[in-house]
Amino acid sequence: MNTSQDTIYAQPNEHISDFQFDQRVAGVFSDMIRRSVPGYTQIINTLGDFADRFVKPNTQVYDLGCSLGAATLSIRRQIQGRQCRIIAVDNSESMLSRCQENLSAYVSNTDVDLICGDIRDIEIQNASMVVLNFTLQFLPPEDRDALIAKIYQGLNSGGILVLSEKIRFEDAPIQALLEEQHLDFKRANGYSELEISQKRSALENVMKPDTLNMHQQRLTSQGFSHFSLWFQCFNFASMVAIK
Ligand code: GEK
Repeated sequence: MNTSQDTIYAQPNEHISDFQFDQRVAGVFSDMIRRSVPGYTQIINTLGDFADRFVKPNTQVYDLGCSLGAATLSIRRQIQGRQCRIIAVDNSESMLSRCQENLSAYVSNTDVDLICGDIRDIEIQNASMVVLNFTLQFLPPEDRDALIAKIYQGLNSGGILVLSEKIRFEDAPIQALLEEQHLDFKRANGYSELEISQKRSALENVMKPDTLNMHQQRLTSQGFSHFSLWFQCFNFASMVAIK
């Protein structure tokens, strides 16, 4: 996968525009997400393990907001020979063209449909697994319930949704503590104070995290009867919900 180093916010900018998943970001994304999201590699690997347990023969797997295809690749490795189809969706053409290259670099007998489109517009059916790995947070908050409802409808009984998100906390000291720990993680990974603050401004209008409680409420009120947090590091979490 692409390993160019992320230096997008390294120089001072007079005007910071809203963050976009454009060609520049796609070119450094693999480095950016690993240096910014604690636990990312573990989450990607565990998605493969969940797939091995949950993906049934002749069903579909959806990777919504697939970026460069890391989750799809991890899942695809585990479900060889099950006659399944993975549907990987992203609305960034730059991400998808690199994703296509990454998928083509490995031999597999599992078909992947790469769809350039909005995850709010695609149909979900006959799914045994749906992945939203750090994507829901980029949807306008008012559109999140409808997406989860659509996923619930499209999942087969016993199917799994894995939802990974940056989360926020109602409790101010906890919010401050875990946010500061995350910033230390970024500093330890070589991001400067300038890079951290410019990236934060760029994301301000684009990424709106929910609390863990909001996620649980949304998932259970849309019908999921089983829910758990399975991973948390600072203000990053991954949850499972089973239909
Ligand atoms: C990974 N899951 O590496 N429709 C389709 N795609 C969207 C939409 C939308 N409405 N909104 C955002 N995206 C990946 C990482 S990144 C997370 C996911 C991050 C896409 C967007 O283009 C980007 O590729 C992805 O969601 C979010 O496991 O950058 O923090």
